[in-house]
Amino acid sequence: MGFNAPNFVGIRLSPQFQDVALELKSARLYKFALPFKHPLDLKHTTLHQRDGLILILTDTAGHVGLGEISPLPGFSRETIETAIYKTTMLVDRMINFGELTAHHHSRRTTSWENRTAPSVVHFGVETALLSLLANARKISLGAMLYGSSSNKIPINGIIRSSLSDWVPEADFLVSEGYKTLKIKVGKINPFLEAQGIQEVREFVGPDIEIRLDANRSWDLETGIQFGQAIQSANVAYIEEPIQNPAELPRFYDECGVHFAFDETLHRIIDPTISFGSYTGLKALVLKPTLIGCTARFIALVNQAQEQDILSVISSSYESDVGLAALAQLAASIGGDSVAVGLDTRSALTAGTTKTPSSIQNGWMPVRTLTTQDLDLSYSELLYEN
Ligand code: OSB
Ligand code: MG
Repeated sequence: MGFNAPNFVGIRLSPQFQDVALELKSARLYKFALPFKHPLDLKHTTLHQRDGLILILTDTAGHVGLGEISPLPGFSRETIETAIYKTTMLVDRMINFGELTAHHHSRRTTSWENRTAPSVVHFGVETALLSLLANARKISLGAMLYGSSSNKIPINGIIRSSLSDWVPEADFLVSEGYKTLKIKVGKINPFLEAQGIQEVREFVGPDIEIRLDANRSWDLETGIQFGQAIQSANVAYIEEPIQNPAELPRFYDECGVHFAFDETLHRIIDPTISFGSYTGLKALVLKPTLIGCTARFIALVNQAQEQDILSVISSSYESDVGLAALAQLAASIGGDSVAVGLDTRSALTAGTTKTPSSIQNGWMPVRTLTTQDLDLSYSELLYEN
């Protein structure tokens, strides 16, 4: 019984990949729990450990595909329990009954445009399938989807400390080799924060790119005041400055600071929407884990490319397996010229591979993982088929 991965995922690849049917043989699903170095404060919760799932698919020829399914509390719609349930049901059907039944189970009979909410399960299962297909053809996931790939990608270093530590943190990251910094704002008084941004700019000089992320902290008026106060700091863009995305063009009109979508893309908005109508939109910050399926991710990247908007691939505190897949996508989409948001591994004390996805001089090497690379000592086997 052949399983056509691109058809299942709902994408078109070149014929050498599109027309190949996988003979799926077995699946294993692990659940990991990785401690954070420090409690991680997110918008609605504080996390002490990262829970997630690693899916290992094997075909009858022994090729392997890896995927990660890690719902992020406060961001993903699904809990880890729901994700386990959905993944095991879906994988069970894939192995035992093939593509059509699996399709039916994952509601793929309706395309993503007609669904309302993305699912963290889809992206993880799809990367496992697609990377199995790529491994069998001895090519990387990114190169299979996009034709070419760089072997390393530049990373934006994250500053999530409190305001008084911004300059020392920036100093540290720049000395480590980062050329792009991303500072989390919207936590305390916006005027003090704006002053802090000016200080960071003065300190790092004109050649370091500065990005900001406010995670929708402000109303329009506060956002505009902040934007006006940082005008001279030459910030590349600010992610999600205000609560209502519909007001973003006004934000830009009033302060001239470019903005980027992040949270806005975690819901399926009108697929025919033109980003061109969002004057001031500079970048899409794309978190495949939260965008929820490969077909939608690819459609967003294509749409951004057509409209001269930057695609900035970004992580959601995945383990090494998920990060490796994100790095492969980034290496084919922005290559070595767009700094991406994969600086999240350093927040964890342990991972899911023997060597962690490391960043050196602000660059992350792109790697293709095999089962030999895995270290599942922080994981337990949940399911085997
Ligand atoms: O707000 O961009 C965010 C990670 C998880 C959840 C939300 C966010 C993030 C990141 C990822 O900041 C790292 C990055 O984009 O540089
Ligand atoms: Mg963001």
